[in-house]
Amino acid sequence: TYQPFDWDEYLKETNSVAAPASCFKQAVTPPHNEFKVSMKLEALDPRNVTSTCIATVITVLGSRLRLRLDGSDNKNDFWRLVDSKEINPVGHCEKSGGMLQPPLGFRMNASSWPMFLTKTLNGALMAPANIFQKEPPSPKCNLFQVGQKLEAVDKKNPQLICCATVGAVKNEQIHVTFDGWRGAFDYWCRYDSRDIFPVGWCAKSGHPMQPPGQKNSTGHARYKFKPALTAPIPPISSTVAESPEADTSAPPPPPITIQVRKSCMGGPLIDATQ
Ligand code: MLY
Repeated sequence: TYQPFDWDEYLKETNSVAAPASCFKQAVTPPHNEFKVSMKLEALDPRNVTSTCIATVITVLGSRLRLRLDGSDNKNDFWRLVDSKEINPVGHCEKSGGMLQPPLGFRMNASSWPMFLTKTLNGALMAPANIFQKEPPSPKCNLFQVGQKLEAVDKKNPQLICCATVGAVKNEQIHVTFDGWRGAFDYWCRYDSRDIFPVGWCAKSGHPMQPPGQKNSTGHARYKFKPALTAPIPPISSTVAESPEADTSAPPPPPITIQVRKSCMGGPLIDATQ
């Protein structure tokens, strides 16, 4: 069974505080998600935000949707909150005087777009207007402080919302760092990004949260392992009982003692501080 991450314990253990909810452009309570897989809607093309395209709901998770643009491949899926202003009911674009566009990398000839659009919408399950939620307001300014904890989308693995820390603050931006991971996943984003959430958001919205990774700030293992400094005991030959003379295996090697200088790192499996 799924055990939610214990933030209270982690904040104590790391002697840190959560960024207050008022720092974020997120609803006080995560919005309900009444979307269903296969529903169609309009979405801005993330690779070309001047285009409005038809998208299909691929996954419903917490307050988020995994979307795929119709006419695109399955390698360009993206995630949106149900209160994102980048998604709307089918018909919204035309009502506001726009025209639906093929996604960047439309898999057919551009001339086949009108017929493709007709066919993709024919008999489709349209997401009803009432399940789209209003975008929450932005805080007036960047209220984040270095060291505060949050939950943040891993932009390289956007299905994941992870345990994170504000690493730096500069003007309207914050540097998001992922606890227990080396810098490769870090990014800068605006304080009002929709990809950052207050501590507890995942648990409240029913979205899984990735706990911290295994690396500490020095790049070494976070957890202490009780090392076995003696060689493993070789298995006893199963033939011993019936035919002792058949056991030609060598006698077990003597235990090994390893001397570790206190000031040295023994690697992830050896803790010299014990
Ligand atoms: N298998 C991937 C997942 C990395 C996820 C990192 N996030 C949680 C910051 C990898 O090891 O690259």
